[in-house]
Amino acid sequence: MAIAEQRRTDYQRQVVAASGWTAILHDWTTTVDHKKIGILYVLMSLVFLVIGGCEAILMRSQLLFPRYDFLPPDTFNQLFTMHGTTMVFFVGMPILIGVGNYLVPLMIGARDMAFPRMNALGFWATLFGGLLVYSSYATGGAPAIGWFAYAPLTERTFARTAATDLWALGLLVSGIGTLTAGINFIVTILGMRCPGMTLRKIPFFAWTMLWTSVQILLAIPPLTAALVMVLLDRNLGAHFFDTQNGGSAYLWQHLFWFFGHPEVYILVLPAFGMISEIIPVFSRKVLFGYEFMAAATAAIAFISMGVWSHHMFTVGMSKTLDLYFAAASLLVSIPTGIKFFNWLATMYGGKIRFASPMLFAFGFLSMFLIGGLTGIMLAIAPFNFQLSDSYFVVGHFHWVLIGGTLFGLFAGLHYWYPKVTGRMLSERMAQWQFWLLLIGFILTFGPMHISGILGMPRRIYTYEPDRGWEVWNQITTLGAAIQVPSYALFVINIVWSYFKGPLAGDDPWNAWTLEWATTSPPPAYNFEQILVVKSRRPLWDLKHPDDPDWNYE
Ligand code: HEM
Ligand SMILES: [Cu+2]
Repeated sequence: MAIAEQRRTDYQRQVVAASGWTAILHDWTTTVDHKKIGILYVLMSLVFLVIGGCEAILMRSQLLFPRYDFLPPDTFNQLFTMHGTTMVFFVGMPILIGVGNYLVPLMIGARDMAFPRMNALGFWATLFGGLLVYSSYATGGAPAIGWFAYAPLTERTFARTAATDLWALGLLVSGIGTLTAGINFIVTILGMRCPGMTLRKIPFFAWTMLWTSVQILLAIPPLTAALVMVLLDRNLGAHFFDTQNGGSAYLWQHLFWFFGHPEVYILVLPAFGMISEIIPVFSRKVLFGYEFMAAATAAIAFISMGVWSHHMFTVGMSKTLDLYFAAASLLVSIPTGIKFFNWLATMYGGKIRFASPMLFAFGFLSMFLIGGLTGIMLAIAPFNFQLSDSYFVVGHFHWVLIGGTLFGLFAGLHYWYPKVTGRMLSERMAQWQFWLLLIGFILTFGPMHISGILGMPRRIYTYEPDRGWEVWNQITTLGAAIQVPSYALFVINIVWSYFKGPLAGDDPWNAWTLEWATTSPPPAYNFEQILVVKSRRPLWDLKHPDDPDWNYE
């Protein structure tokens, strides 16, 4: 027997010999199955969501009363840095990538992602990046630089410990993970669709994952470059962002926001995709204006690459630049509006079922609309001059990120949970979760707009009494407290239903896309036979051979 073969059989014998927990651990840590990797991503992100949520609650407790001394100022700065970093890099992006990993191959009738081992690398790099960032606590304290890490605060002069280096290294490593995931999605979606599935027939979620991945490819490298530059500044005496030695703080902002703005679309496009799968199924109608929706997604991806300096109106750009960036930002509302009206048109005249996925989709639609409107306000430069870096901005971006990404995501998680586990979630717990989240969310982030207009700056650890800010801060903290049981219910629901939920069957929602054509949970190879599709709703065609969609498309 050749040596390599001998080794392989020895290895197999070890695997068989290992049993119980070791076998399970071995299986999950070495897996290259896109479904398991997807689940790992989602579970990791949920853990980080709880951590980031605790950080938020700590901050909100400190802001409950004026001149309160629950937390020292430096701890507060570390908390908002870690909270923002965690939510963006270790909750938002990985959870969407995780859901995409699980679903995209199933939806396009493929057996796996294009590069299964690179896929595993992506997950582990993201996890290790997160651990690196959190290891900064071992240096005596987390970084206190904000998730945007504005120069020159990140220079050695102002951030003396290794915490800031660990932050930069962690984002570098997790950035590699994100990039590999993006490449993998693009190659998979462009190259591995089952026969008959032209680009015009891919499920909408896959389409949004494609464009999110394009944005990842364009946005992460400038961030990587900026992080390398900051590490050079801090450790090898370079002066890119060192304003005391001729460096430019302005340069950091350009590099950072050239990443940072597309990032918000990376976080919201997949949520658009999930909503576009759910609304048709729960309205019993086809997605209205598929082609327009597809074009609008591409337009959002393109336009949003050219608007980054709307985060920089108050640094003192020229009037011409202000004008350009304001106009370009407002332009994004056109394709977004197209999407919005298409979702409404999909529901119009439909038979709407208010099961939990649809409820969260409704939450998404109404909340995202409001967040979009305050975004339009902020895009107008003179308005922005007044409210930049005020609590109004904090209210706005949480409204978009939670109202958009998180509501969309919960809609998706409730919709696809039966596919992943073979069991239904408890609908009662889901409804409680929804209403608590909605009410808590409005109470938390609504008043922030008002305290912002009343002049409260963001990132302050305390404030003076008698400015009229107390009551708004107290409502905000109350709202955050109401959100806590909502997230807890979700965690309880996914664990409880995994063991006790009613069996789901292959297609519990009577849906139309390919993931529902296989068993729940799907076998390792996804589909016994390679499928052939003829329309955008292959399962409709299967269920209605007398009136298939391809007659109309
Ligand atoms: C229970 C829900 C949440 C609460 C109560 C909350 C609360 C807060 C608070 C108090 C701040 C500091 C504001 C300031 O003083 O500038 C903050 C900042 C931030 N939050 Fe949240 N947050 C929540 C969820 C989220 C989620 C889900 C995301 C993203 C997906 C997110 C992203 C951010 C970001 C990026 C910052 C900016 C951090 C910085 O200025 O460095 N938050 N949040
Ligand atoms: Cu932006």
